[in-house]
Amino acid sequence: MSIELYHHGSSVCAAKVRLALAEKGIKWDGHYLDILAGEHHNPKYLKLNPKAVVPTLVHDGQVIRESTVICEYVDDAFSGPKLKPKDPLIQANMRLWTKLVDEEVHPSVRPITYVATHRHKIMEQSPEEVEEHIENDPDPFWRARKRGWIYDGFNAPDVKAAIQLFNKLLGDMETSLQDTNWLVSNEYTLADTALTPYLNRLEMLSLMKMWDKRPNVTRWFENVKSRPSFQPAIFEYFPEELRTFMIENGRKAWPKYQKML
Ligand SMILES: N[C@@H](CCC(=O)N[C@@H](CS)C(=O)NCC(=O)O)C(=O)O
Repeated sequence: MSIELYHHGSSVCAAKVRLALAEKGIKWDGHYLDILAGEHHNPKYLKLNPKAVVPTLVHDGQVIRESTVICEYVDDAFSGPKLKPKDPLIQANMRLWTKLVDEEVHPSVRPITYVATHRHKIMEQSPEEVEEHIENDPDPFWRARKRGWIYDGFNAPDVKAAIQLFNKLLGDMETSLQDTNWLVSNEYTLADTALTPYLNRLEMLSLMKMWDKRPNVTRWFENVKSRPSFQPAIFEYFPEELRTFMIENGRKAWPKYQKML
């Protein structure tokens, strides 16, 4: 059996899949693509993932895309602890969280990350290479937004709404975690897997003050971090230099984001 994952260290979507694989205890082989250097735009990878995004899972030659779909596939296709609740209602509640992550949380983490830090890494390249990086994004919607994040930074039009969405998300998590240990029940599920890389991203960008008065979120994140899956899935593939770069830039970004809340 072969399980290959195309991924990158700082990618939240890839981290989500690495978490699911670690929770199931599955061994996999990695293909590391430096998305900040544009390695995901190479024609060979575009055949696997025409949207030019990571992650992509290849299981015995079959290609599976989209991190949420991959996580469910991993849970269904392999043995190990079940990450989807059996109860259909709790399962529906789990999917409301994973849908929210796909539709709102992920599109909002992108501006926050680009503006605070990724744009500085991309801008280390020549102006022509920066343009090439933007133009290589096959999706015109994301291409236009990326252009704004890179050149306009905190003034890009979608940044304020993105940080406010996270504030609302944390409030909703606080409420959900009032009566249960994990997001949808007392069992850990893919809802918890899905949110973990985003809270970690906020923490890396010095945005943890957003939940210092939210004790349930604080407890949940501490519990997430104490799971054996957390450290390897989140940090084993994070180049130290990039991690330091993101943390340092995040510290400088917090006062600007704070004003938008
Ligand atoms: N809906 C996709 C989104 C994947 C995605 O946006 N991946 C980001 C990293 S988290 C990426 O590859 N970005 C490359 C780029 O923006 O150039 C999924 O869930 O797999």
